[in-house]
Amino acid sequence: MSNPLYDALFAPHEGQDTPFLYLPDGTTLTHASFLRSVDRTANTLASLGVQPADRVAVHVAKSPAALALYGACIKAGAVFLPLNTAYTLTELDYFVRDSGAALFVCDPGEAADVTPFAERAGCRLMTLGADGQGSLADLAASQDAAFDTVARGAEDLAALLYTSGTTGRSKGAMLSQKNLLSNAKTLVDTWRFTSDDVLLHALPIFHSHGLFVATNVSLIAGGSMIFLPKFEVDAVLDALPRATTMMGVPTFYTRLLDEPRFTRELVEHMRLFISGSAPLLAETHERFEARTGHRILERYGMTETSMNTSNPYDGERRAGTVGFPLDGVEIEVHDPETGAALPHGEIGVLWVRGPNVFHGYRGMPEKTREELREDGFFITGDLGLIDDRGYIHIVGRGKDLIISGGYNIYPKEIELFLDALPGVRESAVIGAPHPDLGESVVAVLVPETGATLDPARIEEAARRDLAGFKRPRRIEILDALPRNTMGKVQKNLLRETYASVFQPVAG
Ligand code: MLC
Ligand code: AMP
Repeated sequence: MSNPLYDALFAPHEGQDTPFLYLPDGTTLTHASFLRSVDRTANTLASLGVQPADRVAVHVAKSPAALALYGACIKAGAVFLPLNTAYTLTELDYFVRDSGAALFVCDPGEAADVTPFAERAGCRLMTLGADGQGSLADLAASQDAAFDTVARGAEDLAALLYTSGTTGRSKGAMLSQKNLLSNAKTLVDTWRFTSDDVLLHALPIFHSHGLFVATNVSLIAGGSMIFLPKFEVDAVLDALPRATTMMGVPTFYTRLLDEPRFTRELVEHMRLFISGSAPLLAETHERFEARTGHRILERYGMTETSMNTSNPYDGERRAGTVGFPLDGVEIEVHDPETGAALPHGEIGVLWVRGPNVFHGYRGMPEKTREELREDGFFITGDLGLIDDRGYIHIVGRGKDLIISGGYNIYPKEIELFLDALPGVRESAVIGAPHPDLGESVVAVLVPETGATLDPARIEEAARRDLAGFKRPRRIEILDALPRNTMGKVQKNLLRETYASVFQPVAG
């Protein structure tokens, strides 16, 4: 038996002195050198007792060593569990417990704080810093640069990615080798990636977009990446002349458009710009084309499914649409109430089926049954329609979800946190349009009778317990929440009331 994901993504590059990562310090990491690091790290995992199917939770800065840890997990048959670097200790404690991780690799600076809960969870702790230093690296340095690939089947799990949920409790989406491999292969073909491509990589590597889309596609194609620690306009402008392709969330593109140095000449040589993870406004698409002559290719995906649709490479890339289902992926539109299939042109919930669709939420069979049907269709919770030319339009969300700068925030999680604060009777959290982040978080709070709420104290508590991107950027205090006759909070009214709180004041 083989290890299909390792065999397709990594094995072909063993011993190849071709460029893989262009790093900010001006050095280049070759495929061969990267793969030696993967082998040493795989031996390190084995020496720490990590077994096939064990979860390896990873909360570290973006670095070549962090990417080698991903490769090592695949090679050793372990399940890679990357965690958003913005998560707080409270959040990390949950993920380590819920995943039953065998090993937790964290930043050296947080090791002392996470030790108590890693011990409680019976999980080993190692460290890896942004500079590639730490106890994991120390151990890896003395390991062999050769490791026998652990055999895995297509249905074996390769990754566990947490996505927040409507109940406020994050769910671990189980992704198999087949899920990741089928999607990466399809994307390479759809977007015509080759070994000549140099992808500008400024995304985080703890989410589907930066890891499974950008990195897996580059690995399969045998191309290279300009590997930036994060999105910073100056560094991106500096790197663009050396890139052939770029992937980003819409905020990347609006920030570039705000920059006069972002010109047609700078990107004339580029082959492709791709956007996803959040809606790209048709206006941004049009401004981008007017400025650069490039039409951004928008695609649509999710943690649970990786990518589902894409605008065509050769055909018309239509602004405001996410294109067609990828090869092998089926998309249907269904009535949210009855589940009946709807004809083209009608708005309903998008259902997705294909080799990309995940294996369910870890330890949550009921939640899995609600969303993943026996016939293989996953109910996305996104509202959309298929137009007369077959293009899919995402027109809204049936799920109560806010997407800020490409990160998902479920209001319920923030509401549960706010409701537990002293003096808070109840709360409602909504998203309001934001010029930079697409949407941002507004918290509306109602105090207990006789209590006075201090927004500064609320902010302080949020800073302690919630990842920065989830923190409400606006706090409003009301005597009561608007409710309908059934007693349900009318979030639509709140959204209307606070629709322009983040818009620049005219004049
Ligand atoms: C950072 N901050 C955010 C934020 N990112 N606030 C709201 N929304 C965000 N997305 C806050 C920090 O907490 C901090 O707050 C302040 O902004 C500055 O931090 P920063 O790190 O300097 O931020 P910045 O560089 O501006 O980051 C913005 C960003 C980044 C858009 C570049 O968020 C980003 O790279 N987003 C990409 C997300 C992504 O990869 N999504 C893919 C999901 S996969 P303070 O108060 O502490 O100063 C998926 C499937 C699919 O959805 O289809 O792809
Ligand atoms: P995540 O849970 O981070 O995987 O986010 C997945 C969600 O992001 C989807 O369910 C959509 O709501 C949204 N999304 C991803 N790509 C797009 C897109 N191109 N347009 C609109 N929404 C998108």
